Amino acid sequence: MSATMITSNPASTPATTNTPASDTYRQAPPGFTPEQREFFEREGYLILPQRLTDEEIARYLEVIDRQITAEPKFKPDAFFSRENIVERDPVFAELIDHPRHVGYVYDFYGELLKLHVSQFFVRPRGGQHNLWHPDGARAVPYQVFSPDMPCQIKVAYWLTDLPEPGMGNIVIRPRSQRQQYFAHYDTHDSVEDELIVCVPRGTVMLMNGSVWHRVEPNESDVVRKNIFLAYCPSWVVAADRLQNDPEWLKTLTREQRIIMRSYSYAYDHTKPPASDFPLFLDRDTGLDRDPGMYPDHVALHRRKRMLAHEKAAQKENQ
Ligand SMILES: O=C(O)CCC(=O)C(=O)O
Ligand SMILES: [Fe+2]
Repeated sequence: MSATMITSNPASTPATTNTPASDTYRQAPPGFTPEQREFFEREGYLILPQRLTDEEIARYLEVIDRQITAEPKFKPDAFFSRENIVERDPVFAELIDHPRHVGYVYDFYGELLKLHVSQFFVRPRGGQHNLWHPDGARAVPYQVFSPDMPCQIKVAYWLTDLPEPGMGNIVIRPRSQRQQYFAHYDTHDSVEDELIVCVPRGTVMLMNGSVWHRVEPNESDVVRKNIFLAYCPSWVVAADRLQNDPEWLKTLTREQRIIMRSYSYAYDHTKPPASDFPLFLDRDTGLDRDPGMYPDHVALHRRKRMLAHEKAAQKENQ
C-alpha cells in the first residue's frame, strides 16, 4: 500500500511562513449522514436544527450590532448587508472552517474547498426583499455545466426566530435545482410549490445555490438578522473579493487561510500550491490521500482525491 499517514508537515510540503506552525493536519469534521445527503440531493436544501447555543447566537449578534451601529450608511428601516465579513471581525473569521458546518461543504468540494462569500443581512419591516432567482451565473447558470454537483452551496445561520411567514424569511422551491426556466423569475409571486422557511434561531440551513428562492416581505417588528457563508470549488470566482489583506491572512489558521484561496497567481485557483495540501485528512482513514490510486512518485498536490459521494459509491460496489 502506498498511502502514508501524515502527522507532521513533510519536507516536500513545508508550512508557509504565513501560517502558525502546525505539527498535525486536521481530520475533516463530520459532514452529511447518508440520509441527510439523500435529502439534500433530492430537495436541494437541508435544515439542521439547534446548531447554535443562545450564547453563540448572542456572540454573532453582538458583532453584527456593533458593526451596524458604527456604520453611517445604516438605516434602521432599510435592508442592510455587509460582505466579506470574515475579514472584518475574528468572531466571523472562525466561521471560515467552523466544524459545525465545514464538513458538509468539504463533502462536496473536498480538497478544493473555497469560501465563495460571507455576509450578514439585516432585514427590518418594509426593507427591500429579493425576487425569485437562483444564485450564481444567469446567462449560463452553473447548473447547465454541472447538473448534479452544485457549484455553490449556501450555509445560512438564522440568528432570529422566524416562526411564521411575513418575517423576511427566505422562500425556496424544493427540488427546483435542475430547473433552468421559471415563469415567476424576477417576481415576488407566491407559488404553490414554495416553502417559506420558518425556523427558530439557532437553525443552520444548507441550500444548493441552484435552488430557486425569493425573500418574504418583513411585515413584523422582528428585525431578521442572519449570516450567510457560501462555498464553491476553488476555481469559481469569489463573490465578495478578489484577494484578502495579506496581513489579515497571517492571523488565520492554516485551514482558514487555504479556504480563502487568496492567490495572486490566477492559475493557483485551479492548481493550488503543494503547501495547500492536504486541506484536511480523510475523516475515516486519517490519510492525506486515497490509498492505492497512484504510483508512489505522484506528488500529493497532483493526485485526485475522491469526494464523499464517490467514496460512498465505491463502498457500495465493493
Ligand atoms: O436573505 C435571504 O434570505 C436570501 C438573499 C438572497 O437570495 C441572496 O442574497 O442571493
Ligand atoms: Fe439568492
